[in-house]
Amino acid sequence: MPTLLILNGPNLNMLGTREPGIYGAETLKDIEARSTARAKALGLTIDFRQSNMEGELVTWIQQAAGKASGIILNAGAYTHTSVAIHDALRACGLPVIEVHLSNIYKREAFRHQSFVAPVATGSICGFGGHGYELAIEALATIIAATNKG
Ligand code: CA2
Repeated sequence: MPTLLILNGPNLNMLGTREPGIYGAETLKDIEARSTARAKALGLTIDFRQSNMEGELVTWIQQAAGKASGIILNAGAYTHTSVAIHDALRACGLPVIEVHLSNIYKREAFRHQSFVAPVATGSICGFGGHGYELAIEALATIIAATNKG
């Protein structure tokens, strides 16, 4: 079964504890559960991780090459700052879907720039935890098309 690597960046481990008006009431565990269910229904498995450390996210992206069939990334605040994550994504050779819970374009100007978007296959934002399911569906379609040859 193809595996999708789902990576979550800094502070996303705090979901469900504060700011429900922006990020919703779900915890990251809830989002992992709905991602696992959606992936299973589509014949995929997921490897779901979170880190507050930029370098750890870079290492996980590097290690995905040749193992995972695609990456779903909510890089949190590193979205708006990280050239290192941009470079790792560019080099990994995998389809990448950028996800954000909130609609970053409706928020502060500093959130309007994404270093992930230029190296992503596509971006999904503003749909809360459902965005992860939409990203899994997108990757399932991409993987099926790739395997068709
Ligand atoms: O909307 C998203 O998914 C973000 O990636 C979330 C990041 C933010 O920096 C991005 O601009 C957009 C922040 C996640 C922090 O989440 C918290 C949730 C509850 C309590 C504290 C932080």
